[in-house]
Amino acid sequence: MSRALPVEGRVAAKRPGGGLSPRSRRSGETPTPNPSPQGGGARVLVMGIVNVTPDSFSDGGRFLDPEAAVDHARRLIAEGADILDIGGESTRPGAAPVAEANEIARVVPVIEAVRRESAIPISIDTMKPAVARAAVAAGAGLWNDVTALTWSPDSLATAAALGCGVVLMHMQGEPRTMQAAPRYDDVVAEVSAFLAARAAAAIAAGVARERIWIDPGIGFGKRAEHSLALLRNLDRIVALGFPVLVGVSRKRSIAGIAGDASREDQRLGGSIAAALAAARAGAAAVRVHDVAETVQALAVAGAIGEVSPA
Ligand code: HH2
Repeated sequence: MSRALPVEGRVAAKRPGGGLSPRSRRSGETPTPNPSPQGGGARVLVMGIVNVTPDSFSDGGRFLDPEAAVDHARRLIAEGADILDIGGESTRPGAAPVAEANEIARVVPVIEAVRRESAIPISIDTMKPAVARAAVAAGAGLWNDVTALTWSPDSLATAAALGCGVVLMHMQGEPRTMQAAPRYDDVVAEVSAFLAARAAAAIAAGVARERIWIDPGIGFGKRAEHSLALLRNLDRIVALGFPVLVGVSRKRSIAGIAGDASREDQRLGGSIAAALAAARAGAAAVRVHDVAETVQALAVAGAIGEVSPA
């Protein structure tokens, strides 16, 4: 069973060898608002990352040029991505803040170009309401906000007015300093309570319940042991009743667990292990850099019966 998405744009059947080309997606079903993706047996969706930034932690500078970013997006679509997450500002500790106009100038041409070729659901990875507005106007259907709509007093109302899906992610502190001294008494309980409260705030502001996703924010103000506790207890986040997005791909916590993986390109094995574990625990989607490898791992795990089949 394929999983419905609370974003504009339809996910068609696909998978290795049958990855949709941009052209075949264009043939164009009408994008439909989707019902809640909760429900047993659905396969996990793969969200491919497109960082249009000079300084993202693992691929900064590779896709800052819009043509390179669009090429990368095409490749992720061909590899089987279900959603593209396009961002113009890095959230890694110490990353330089980006002015609103620059962030818009980075992401909008890429979103427009992808949208011209493909109906793949697009999410915009930003904290800024103005960037979310511009991105949705350009064709994005999901606002992925690592601040869970807390960055601006306008965030909640903007999300409600846009009518798009939203990802509410947990972060302790703010990106510049979040890894300095993360501290929790009970990380799973605190993250769960935060996500439940932000979902309630979004609903109270007028965001439709079925458009809300939640994300425990692996590595955002968390030591490896905190991220591990969240992954071990992901079922408690899933039990909150919203689709759960999990992003572990290439993150430093993998090196914290497995040692000898100081370079981001040495973390593929750990990234896949975490994506499979998240899928088993009921995540709705995994956010990854390495789409082909993740899709393959999920297909094999699905065929074996470890996760819901592709
Ligand atoms: N992780 C990153 C960025 N955005 N959004 C959600 N919802 N969940 C995540 O885990 C998440 C996220 C960090 O990864 P990346 O985009 O590769 O790095 P950077 O922020 O340096 O661009």
